[in-house]
Amino acid sequence: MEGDAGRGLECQKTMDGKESNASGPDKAVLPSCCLKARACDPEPDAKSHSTVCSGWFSKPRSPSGEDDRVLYFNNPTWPGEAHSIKVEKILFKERSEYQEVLVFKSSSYGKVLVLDGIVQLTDKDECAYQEMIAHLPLCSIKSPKNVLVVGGGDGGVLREISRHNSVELIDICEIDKMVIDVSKKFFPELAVGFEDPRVKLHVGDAVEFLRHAPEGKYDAIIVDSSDPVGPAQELVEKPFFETLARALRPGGVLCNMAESMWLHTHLIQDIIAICRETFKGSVHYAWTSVPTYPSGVIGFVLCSTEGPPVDFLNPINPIEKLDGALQYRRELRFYNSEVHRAAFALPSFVKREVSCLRDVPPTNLVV
Ligand code: SPD
Repeated sequence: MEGDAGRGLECQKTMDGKESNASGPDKAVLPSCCLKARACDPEPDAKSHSTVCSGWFSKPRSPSGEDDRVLYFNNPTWPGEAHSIKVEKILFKERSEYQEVLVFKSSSYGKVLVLDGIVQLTDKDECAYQEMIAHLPLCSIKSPKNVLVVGGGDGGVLREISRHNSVELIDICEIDKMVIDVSKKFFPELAVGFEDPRVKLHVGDAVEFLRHAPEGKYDAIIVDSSDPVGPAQELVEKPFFETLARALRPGGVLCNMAESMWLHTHLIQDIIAICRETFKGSVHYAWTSVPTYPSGVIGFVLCSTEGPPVDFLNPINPIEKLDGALQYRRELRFYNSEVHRAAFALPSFVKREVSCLRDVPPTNLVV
């Protein structure tokens, strides 16, 4: 892999100061980048068939069974499946006013932030999410100045927005202060985003915040929310999208986390349909690969308001041409203009199942 993506995990040294590789006297010789291969070591309590590694596949236990593994298959958002990440050490676990906040050190993805049992980010693959959700919209318009982030309390999206030197103001509205504090303590590479002097933090409810935002204030809004179950449910409903559209200037852009095409085509269909009704510019779906999210991919809906046309498919403000953007704070690990264009290519089953993506109206080309 070129560049730094995953570097924190190729060699544990970058995370805890001690170099660790799998080539000790009792181990088969493995490349030092291959920590994952260690997961194949049989575990003392493995009870499965010899070809089935415990942790890779699990069987629901009967309600009277001794352990509660069956619970892992009960998440209503992705029933019947669960992704295992081996925990090395729990670093933090507390209930905030809104959710359970957990941070642990994993053996293969670095530190992991989990909210209400759902992985939000890991050291290793956060780049694929934060860079995409920030640069897909910001590279689609010329000189973005005022940007709003909804959610994003870990700071990773802020870090990415600050690469754009045209940006003058970055408002962020995050409801859960504990997420911000935990990120500052355990994820300094993300929380560095809060150090940018252009960032203005508002701790509170985004719906309320947007109600008071001046009409047409923002060039871009990025909604980095958790999944639309529980507190974030409102964030995929029409009234919320209407408030977002109101807060954008004509020709302003929205990038909203929009779930996995492998799991939630029905939800994607609903979101795109609402956005088509609400945003009179263009509406597109893009996706990226995030191995630690359910199904390993996550999508974004990109919309523009009526006004100067926005061609999301071809970045008009390419990151490669922005002064210092590739290296600001740390080098870009995932996003580039080629990846930007590729992110909008949709598999045939998605076009079939999400009918409103089938006949995407031709993008209004900027002349
Ligand atoms: N299914 C998990 C979706 C998580 C989206 N938010 C991640 C926050 C990273 N800044």
